[in-house]
Amino acid sequence: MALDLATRDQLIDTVRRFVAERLRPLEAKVAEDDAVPDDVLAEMRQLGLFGLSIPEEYGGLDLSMEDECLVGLELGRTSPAFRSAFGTNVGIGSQGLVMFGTDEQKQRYLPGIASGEIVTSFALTEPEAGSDSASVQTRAVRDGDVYVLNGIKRFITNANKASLFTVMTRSDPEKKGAAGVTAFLVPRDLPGLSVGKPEKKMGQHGAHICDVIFDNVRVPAENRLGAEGEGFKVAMQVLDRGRLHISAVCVGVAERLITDCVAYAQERKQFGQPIAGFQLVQAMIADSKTEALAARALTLETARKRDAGQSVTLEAAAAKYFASEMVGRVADRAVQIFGGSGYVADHGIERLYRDVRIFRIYEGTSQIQQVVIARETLKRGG
Ligand code: COS
Repeated sequence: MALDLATRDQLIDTVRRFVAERLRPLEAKVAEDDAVPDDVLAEMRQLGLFGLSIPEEYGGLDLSMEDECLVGLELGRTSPAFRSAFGTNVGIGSQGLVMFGTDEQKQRYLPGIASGEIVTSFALTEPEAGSDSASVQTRAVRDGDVYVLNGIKRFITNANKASLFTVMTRSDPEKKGAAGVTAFLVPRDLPGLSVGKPEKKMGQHGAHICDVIFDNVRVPAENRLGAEGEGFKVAMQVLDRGRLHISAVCVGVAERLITDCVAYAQERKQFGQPIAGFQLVQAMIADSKTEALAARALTLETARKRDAGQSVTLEAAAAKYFASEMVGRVADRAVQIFGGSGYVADHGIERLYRDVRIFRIYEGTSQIQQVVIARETLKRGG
């Protein structure tokens, strides 16, 4: 649902102020502690951030994709670890349920997801199924009115906090690939489900990824999400949407970095003048600005198309591909403009440089986006 313009502007303004006044001052501490403080999480819940995309009838803000992207742009102006705290609830952890869940499943889980009382995770990736997600091996075997799950999921965002997982399994071993995949909603407290230690990562400290292990986990059949064999479609549609949200966050980080670069270039003097006066520095700023504007336009245009009911598989992949690669280049130029100061920790530039690297990998690598873009373009005939 689209908010009326005044409400939308008010929400964006609130998020902007929360990011500038509350989150940005905490960036270094969150990275150092590898944790977002509980009082900040409580404020995020109060602001409704966990429920941005959840339908209003279940207590969410029910934002249109365009409005969610506009909020994503604001959230990108600080460490991506903050967004990650509620990002799974807004995207990959909730949208399978929103798009494919029964009324009963929605009533049971969505209010808690919207309020942030339930944290969600999306368990697709496995040790042997990364980009090739149709080859998942986690088994689901029907046993009366339950399915018994066995297997390991890897690099699962927010798994250590999650109380509800959307899990992609192989329910029919005879059917290879996508056709044998079935999705389930799996509560954390079922016996046999355990979560590994958070991985030590290159960046986005404060956001966590872990293994999730299923050892004879008995999941009630009523927790199946969609029909048997429909799980891959669930995953792909969730990712189509998630990729757009990530694109918006990439643009937000790029805009933040450009602002930081401009401020620094105007203040830093070399050869007797601010380095902003040098055309080679200006060229880097111009390239970053141009690319950020292009990514912003592509992301918002695609969000509007999705809101209008069009399929955006190609465009969402293109937005994710371009925006994630773009922010990598912008972060690299930022280190260059800041020079030695960009390489040391004080200004936070090297931290963002590390933080943005994962955008080219998660929710589908750049190479997977290229595959999707090429396939869809060939299918469409141009
Ligand atoms: N929406 C709806 N259905 C889709 C879809 C989409 N975006 N993409 C594929 N499908 C359907 C296809 O239509 C096909 O259905 P039918 O067999 O009924 O025709 C089925 O899913 C299989 O599709 P496809 O043959 O394209 O599957 P592939 O195994 O070739 O895989 C890619 C396709 C590579 C695109 C997919 O595996 C992928 O996106 N991988 C990356 C996964 C990822 O992002 N992982 C990150 C971790 S999650 S944070």
